[in-house]
Amino acid sequence: MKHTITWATLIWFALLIGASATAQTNMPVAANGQLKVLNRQLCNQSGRPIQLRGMSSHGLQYFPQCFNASSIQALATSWGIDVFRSAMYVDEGGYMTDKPKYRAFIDNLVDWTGQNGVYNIIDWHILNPGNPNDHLADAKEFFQIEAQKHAGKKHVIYEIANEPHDVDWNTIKGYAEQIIPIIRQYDKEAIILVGTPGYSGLPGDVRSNPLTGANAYNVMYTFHFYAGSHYTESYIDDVLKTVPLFISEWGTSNYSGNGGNDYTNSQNWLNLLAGQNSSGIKVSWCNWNFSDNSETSAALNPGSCSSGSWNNTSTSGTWVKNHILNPADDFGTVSPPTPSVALTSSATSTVVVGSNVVLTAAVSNTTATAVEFYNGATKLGQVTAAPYSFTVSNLQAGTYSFTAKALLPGGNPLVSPAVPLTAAPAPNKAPTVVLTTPANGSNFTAPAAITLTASAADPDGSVTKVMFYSGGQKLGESLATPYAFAWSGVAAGTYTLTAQATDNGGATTTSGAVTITVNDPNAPQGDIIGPNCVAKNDQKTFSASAANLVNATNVSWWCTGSTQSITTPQPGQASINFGPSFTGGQVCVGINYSVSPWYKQVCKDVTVCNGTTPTPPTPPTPPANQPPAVALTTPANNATYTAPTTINLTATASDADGSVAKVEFFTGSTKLGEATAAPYQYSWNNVAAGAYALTAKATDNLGTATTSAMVTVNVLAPAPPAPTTPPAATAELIGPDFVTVNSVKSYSLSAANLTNATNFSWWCTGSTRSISANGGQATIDFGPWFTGGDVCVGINYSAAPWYKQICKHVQLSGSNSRVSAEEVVSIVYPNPATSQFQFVAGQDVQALRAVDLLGREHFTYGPLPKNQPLTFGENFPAGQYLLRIQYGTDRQQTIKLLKTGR
Ligand code: IDC
Repeated sequence: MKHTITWATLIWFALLIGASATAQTNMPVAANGQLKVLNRQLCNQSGRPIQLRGMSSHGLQYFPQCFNASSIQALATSWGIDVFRSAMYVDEGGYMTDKPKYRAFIDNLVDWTGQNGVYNIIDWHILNPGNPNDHLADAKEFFQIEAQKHAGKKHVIYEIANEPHDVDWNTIKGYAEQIIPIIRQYDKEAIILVGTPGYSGLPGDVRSNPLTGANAYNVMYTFHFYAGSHYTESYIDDVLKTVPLFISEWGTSNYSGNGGNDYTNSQNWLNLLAGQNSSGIKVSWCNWNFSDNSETSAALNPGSCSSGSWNNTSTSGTWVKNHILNPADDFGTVSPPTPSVALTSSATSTVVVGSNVVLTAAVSNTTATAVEFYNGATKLGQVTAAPYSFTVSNLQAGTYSFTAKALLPGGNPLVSPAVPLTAAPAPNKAPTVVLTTPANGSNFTAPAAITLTASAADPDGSVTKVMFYSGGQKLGESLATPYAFAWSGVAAGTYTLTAQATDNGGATTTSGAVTITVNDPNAPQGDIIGPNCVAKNDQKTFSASAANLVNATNVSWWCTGSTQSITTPQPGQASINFGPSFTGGQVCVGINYSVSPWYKQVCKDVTVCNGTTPTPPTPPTPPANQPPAVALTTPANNATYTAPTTINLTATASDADGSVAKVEFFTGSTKLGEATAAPYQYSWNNVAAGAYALTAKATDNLGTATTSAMVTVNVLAPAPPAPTTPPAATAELIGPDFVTVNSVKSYSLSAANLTNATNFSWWCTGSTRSISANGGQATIDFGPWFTGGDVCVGINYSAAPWYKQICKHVQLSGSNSRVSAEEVVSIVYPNPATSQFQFVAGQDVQALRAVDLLGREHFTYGPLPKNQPLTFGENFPAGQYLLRIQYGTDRQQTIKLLKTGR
């Protein structure tokens, strides 16, 4: 057909092919690019509906002399074909007789058509037998090889089954569903033609059951007609309303390829295909056949091929060639694509010295005779055929700027944008180091000799030294294995040890820290013997001092921080697993005695060993004035009185390096009186009901003062109480809120608190005679000295929160109570409280005052009308408090408070 050529296109072709003698038009592929199917219509790359017209070969095996570079060029230039169909018979002496030979034939045809700018249908020409599945494996192999080889070539079209017959559409469809994905694996865009039943005569069967799925795009179905036999234009007009068709084969003759040509019917068919159909669709076609066979459908007269007489047309050939050339193609105009060359590198922007880098140049929209590779202005080498890949070996340190220069046959070379690259030495890798001795948590006795040992290695060199540190202070270093340092004369303290390795490249690594304790053998024994600091998950043993265990009847241990478990391997000893969540706390023991003091509670602070630098020893100082000694000898601790009363306070005091100037007596921070000479005494008269923390403070001749141990006394209210149900008890710990002396009561944890519980320790902050615990329940004999206190239980859990402590305040009732039931008019809740207390008064309050057990004032308030809630205690540190409520001049009430958090 005649090609319409714009001036822009002509100029571009002139540039592209230079002064070549064999001028080619290259029109169809250059004008249309990658084809696609839009709405049943074959379209070009720009989406323009187009019709391709061209010739099918006869069987490649029958007429090899008719299909060569010369005939393809003549078809492209003289005949004006847009498309050439390479009919590769599978049987009948074709492909199956010599697969490599026919693949090579196909590949040559792909090259020749490509060079001449026409489309090429690779036709898997099954004819006999008619079931495409008979050669399924061969078809898979063929299309896998060919699609891989020709991937991305815009002029290649695949026809996967010429003329199935004696099979239904479903059978063909099953075949197509296996072949199409193989092609799509390499070629995402190519048009794929699928044969239909009845010698590609029944494309209408596709209508109700088309190919679907991810690969069912750019697919067309084939219809073949022979004008001397087939007059089914109206059927095809109807099918075109639903199915995209490609007439990959039609003849002017009857269906045998021979016999009488029907040009009238041929013209009717071509009119329909030119767009004269109900859908207005342009249908592309190939005429059967381009050969010099002696049958009516052959386009050349016999003998034409051997003489290369490509225009020596038969009657049919003359008619068909005329209908290819006229009317002219209508492909529109396209701007010629810009030739370019791009360079990519196998490496990222930086590589290690000594690396190899593969540079690959992609030449687009033109054909290069060679590609040269450069670093800056220096040519590195060249490649004369695609793929244009060049390896730069053993890169030395430095920066590079690579370019590719494509040499073109008739024009200036094209240079790619530069690809920068830096080759740098591999970074030095840091050494590894582990402090192997001493073990974390080790204990030593001062003065200690401690050997520090480390293992160290370097992945890309050698270790030059290992230095040993205590905190930030260097102890010594070792230059060779075994890396060790003998640290001697180590004073008491806690030390955090590390080893730091240095490698030949100067990189350093510090080991994990090891914490050790050096104990002072002369240090006085505390109430609880055990480590001052522990690591998370440590298991450590704590013991009550021997002195504390005399007359002990019951010992309960707990810890105020989160712990995982507490077991008691023997009385007076606890083995504590601090678990993963321990952040510090107190290890406490509550001891009941068969004699006074009946109950005692001692605690020891335990921190997490965290590598803090040990406190340096205090420098020696000149002998200082020694403070005086003082003890409050009467009253006895926990003595009780009934208000109003007189309390006689007596103290003993002495001074080792001087004399005692005075002894002052205090309740909390309030001074009661003083004595300047022995016997140091003071009579405190008219003492009102309440709990009092009494101390004596001795001051020596140089003004240095010492405060005695605290003595607690309780002055009880005189009125006999008649207890009624107190304000609602906390539901966490169930048991009486009021008890009498010598009573035995049971307390149990609420069910909610028992979930996951593993261990329970019960204690009471007031004096009790005994506590016998049974899991979440405890029976307490409050004994003769109980004046009120908290029943507490520490619970360990196998899961978060790991540890929980619950206390319940228990007041003394009966004849010893200070406040009658009628006067228990105010309530405090919650109590114990973790953050704050709520107070509600049942009568108007004049003043409120909260003090700790040393009498220090933490809160005052008043007046406060009855029933008006008041919140307080948010800033109280954890501990016990007494809330004094003054209702009138002579009516007061004291409520014990327990704050468990801050
Ligand atoms: C015919 C050839 C003929 C050959 C025969 C068998 O024209 O020379 O002997 O195949 O190989 C088709 C087929 C096509 C046929 C053609 C004419 O696709 O291979 O070619 N035809 O019969 N379908 C309908 C007709």
